[in-house]
Amino acid sequence: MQPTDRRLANAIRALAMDAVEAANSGHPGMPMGMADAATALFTRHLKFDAADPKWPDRDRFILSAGHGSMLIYALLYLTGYERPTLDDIKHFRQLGSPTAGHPENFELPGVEVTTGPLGQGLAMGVGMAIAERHLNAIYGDDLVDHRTFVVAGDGCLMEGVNHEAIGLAGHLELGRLIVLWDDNSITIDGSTELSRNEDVVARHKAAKWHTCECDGLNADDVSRAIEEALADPRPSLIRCRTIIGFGAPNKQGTAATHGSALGKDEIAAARKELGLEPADFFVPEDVLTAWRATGKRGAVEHALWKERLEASERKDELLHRLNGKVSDAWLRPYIDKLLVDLKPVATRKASEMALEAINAAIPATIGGSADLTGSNNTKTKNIEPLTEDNYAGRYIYYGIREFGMAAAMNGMVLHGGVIPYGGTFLVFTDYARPAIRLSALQRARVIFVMTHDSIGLGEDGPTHQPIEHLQSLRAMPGIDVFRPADAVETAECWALALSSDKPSILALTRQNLQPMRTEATNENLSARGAYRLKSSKNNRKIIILATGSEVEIAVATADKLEARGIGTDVVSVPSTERFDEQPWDYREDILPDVSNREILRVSIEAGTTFGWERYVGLHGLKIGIDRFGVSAPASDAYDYFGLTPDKIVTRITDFMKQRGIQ
Ligand SMILES: Cc1ncc(C[n+]2csc(CCOP(=O)(O)OP(=O)(O)O)c2C)c(N)n1
Ligand SMILES: [Mg+2]
Repeated sequence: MQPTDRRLANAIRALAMDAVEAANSGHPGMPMGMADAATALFTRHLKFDAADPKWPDRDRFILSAGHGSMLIYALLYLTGYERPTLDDIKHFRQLGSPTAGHPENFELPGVEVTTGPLGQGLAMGVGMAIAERHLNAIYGDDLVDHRTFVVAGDGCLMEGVNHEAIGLAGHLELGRLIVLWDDNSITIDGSTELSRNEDVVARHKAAKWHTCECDGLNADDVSRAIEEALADPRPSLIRCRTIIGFGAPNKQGTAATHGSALGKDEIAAARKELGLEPADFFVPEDVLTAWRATGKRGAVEHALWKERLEASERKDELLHRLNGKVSDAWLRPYIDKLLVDLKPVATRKASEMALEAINAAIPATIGGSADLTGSNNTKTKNIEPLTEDNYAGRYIYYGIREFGMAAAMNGMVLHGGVIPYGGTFLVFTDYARPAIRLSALQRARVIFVMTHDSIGLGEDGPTHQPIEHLQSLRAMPGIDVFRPADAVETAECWALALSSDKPSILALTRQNLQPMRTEATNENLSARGAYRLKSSKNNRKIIILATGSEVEIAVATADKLEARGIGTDVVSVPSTERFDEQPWDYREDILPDVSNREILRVSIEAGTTFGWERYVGLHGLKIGIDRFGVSAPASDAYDYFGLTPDKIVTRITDFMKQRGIQ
C-alpha cells in the first residue's frame, strides 16, 4: 500500500529533527512546517530525475529560506540523489560534509543555488525564470519547457530585494515562476506581529502576480493551489499557512523551533505525536521505497526529452551553449581594427565597442542595466530588448533595481545557457553588493559593467564618486576586479571575464582616455594582471603602478621624471587579483624585491590608498584619495586632489628628498 502523504512528509520531519539534534545546530522548524507542502510539490509536480540532477530541462527548485537546509537535504536523500547519503545527513553541518549549514550550489547537484542570505533565493529564481523563457523562445517547447519553484519564508518576503525581484518578475510576466510562501507567522524574534502588518498578498497582487492560498499542512490542498498557479499566466505566490516545527507538541508554533535543536525529550514527544519509530535517522522501508519511486518519476519524460534532443537540428548548438565555454576569436580582429584608428575614448565607450563584437560572436550574452543604459553603454545596436512579448531579446531593462538585477543575473548563470552582464555606476555596487558576494561565493560567471569609476565622473559629486569601492571589491574572494586603462585593455579584460569561471567587475571611466596600447601583441597582456607598459630609459629609480584612468597620468609623470634623469617604469595594473596569481619570477621581474631606497614604488589610483602598501611596501608612496570626493568638473577634481602629472612629480621628488633616496 502506498504510504500516506503525511507519512512521506514525516520522514522529512524525522531527518530534520535528528540531523539538527546530532549537530546541535541548525533549524528544524522550517522543514517540519513545510514538509507536507514539499511532499506535494516533489511527489506530484516537480519535473526532475534524481539519476541526472543536471538534466537541462528539469524544473528548478530553490529553497530561498536557506536556513531550512535540512528540507532540501532530506528531499535529495529520500528521492535517491547520489548525495547526500544518510551518512552525509548524519554529518549535517560538519567540516567537509556536503550538507553545509546553508545549501551551497557546488556542494550537491540538486542544490541549484546557494541560499541563506534571505530574499536572494527568490530573486535568483526570477533570473532562472528569465533564462528559461529566453531559451524557450530560441529553442522551443520541445527542448526547453520547465518551471522554477521557490520556497520562501517570512524573512524572504520582508527583505528589500523582494520588492525588486517581484516587480521585475511581474513586469516580465514570468508565469513559470511559482513561490510557495511558508506563512507561519514566526521569525526569530517571535511573532511576525512584532514587525509586520503589511498585506503581503496584496503587495504581490499589486506587482501583477497571481496569488492563492492553501493549508500548507495538507498535501492535497497544496497540490490544488499548485495546479491553480500552474494554470495562471502570471508569476504566482502561494500562501501556505503552516505551523513552524509542526509535530513537536510543546514547541510547535513558536520561535523556539526556528534555530535550535529540539532536545531529546521534545524529539521523543514529537515521534509519538507523529507516529514515528523511536530510532534516530530512521525512515520506514515503505516510505523510503515510495520516495525513491518519486525520484524516478521524471525518468520517462527525461528519456522523451533526450529523444527530441537527438532528433533536433539544434542539438549541438544547445549543448554548446549549456556547456558555457566561449571562444575569444573575436578579440584579435577587433583589436587589429582598433589599432588602425586610435582615438581618445572613455573605457565605458570602449566596452560598448567591444560588446558590439562580443554580442555578434557570442549569442549567449544577455545584457542589461539598472536604468543607466545610456551611461553604462551596455546596449549594443545588434540586440533587442527582452520583454514579455519577446523573450528572445537579449537586453533587459532592469529598472532601478541594482540588487535585483545582480541577483537575477546570478540565477541566470546558474540556470545555464546564458551569460549575463549588467551595468550601473561603480558606486552603486554597494546597492548590489550582497548579490555580488553571492556571485563570488557561487562561482557564477556574471559580468558587472560598472562605469563612472572615480572622481573622473565629475560634477555629480561625492555621492556618485567611488572611493573605497575598488579596494573593497578586490578584498572580496572569488571575484576579479578589472580596471582597464584604454580601449585595448578594455577588450582584453572583456575576453578574460567571458572565459572566466568566476564573476568579474569591469570598472570603467566616464571620461575619455588616451590610447596607451598602440601596438599589436600576441599575448593578452591584461591576463598577467599587471605588466610593464613603459620601461625606464634612465637608470631605473621609480616604478609607478597605476590602474585605469590613472595610467595615462602615470605615463605623463614618468616622461617628466625621465626628463630630469630619473628612470621610471610604468606598470599598468588592470587586475591585482590576476597579478597575484602570476608565478614568482614574473612578479619579481615587474616588482623586484629591493628596498624602496634603491627603487621607489609609487601607486596612483583615484580612490582609497588603503591596501596599495601590498604593492608599494610600507615605505613606498601611495597616491590616491582618502576622503569623499567633490562636485566639480573632472579635470578640476583631479587637480584638486593632486592627481596631475606635475603635482605627482613634485610629490615623488619631495618624497625622495625626505627619505634620502638618491
Ligand atoms: C539577509 C539575512 N538577514 C538575516 C538573516 C538571519 N536569519 C535567518 S532566518 C531568520 C528569520 C527568518 O524568518 P522566516 O523567514 O519567517 O523563517 P522561519 O523562522 O519561519 O523559519 C533570520 C533573521 C539571514 N539569514 N539573512
Ligand atoms: Mg516564518
